[in-house]
Amino acid sequence: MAYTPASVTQDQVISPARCGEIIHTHSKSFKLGGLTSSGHSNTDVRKALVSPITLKDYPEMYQEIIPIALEVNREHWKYQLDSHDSLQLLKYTPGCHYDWHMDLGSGQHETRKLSFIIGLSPTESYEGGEVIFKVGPENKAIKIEQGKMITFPSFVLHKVAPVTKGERYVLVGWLRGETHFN
Ligand SMILES: O=C(O)CCC(=O)C(=O)O
Repeated sequence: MAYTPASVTQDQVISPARCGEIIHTHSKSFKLGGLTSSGHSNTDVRKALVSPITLKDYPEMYQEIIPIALEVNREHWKYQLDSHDSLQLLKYTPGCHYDWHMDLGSGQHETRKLSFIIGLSPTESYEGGEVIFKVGPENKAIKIEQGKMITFPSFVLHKVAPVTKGERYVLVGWLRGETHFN
């Protein structure tokens, strides 16, 4: 069976109404930055606005989304996973981007194994902003549809192309194993 570097859900995992609600609720709580997976802040590498989405505020959403990521994991990779990080809501305005990176790294990111991205914006509401995966000599670009989820192993190199028009919102999250890949 061919290896799957990234899998996109056929169905929406969050309804368009809910996507709009999440964006609206957090419209005033975005801050520039966040750290890259190497633990440093550098807008040449990553320029996006970030708002945390805590388990305390969204228990039902976590209860819906995490099992879907686990199901995709069972289907494609079968990693041992037992916890997850807090979700982050990211906003990209024109000029925002995220250069090539992996989601696992040293320190607190060492045990990340599975990453996911959920599109919250309709694709026609912004230009650019494709997630590009490095899969061998070729790159695979995905413009994530509203409500759908891309799941991928956290070691897969990926980047987000600069947004050139409009606003792009996504939710991102990571699942962990007790130990790092070995
Ligand atoms: O904005 C995205 O689609 C993905 C962001 C990302 O790669 C990350 O936060 O690690």
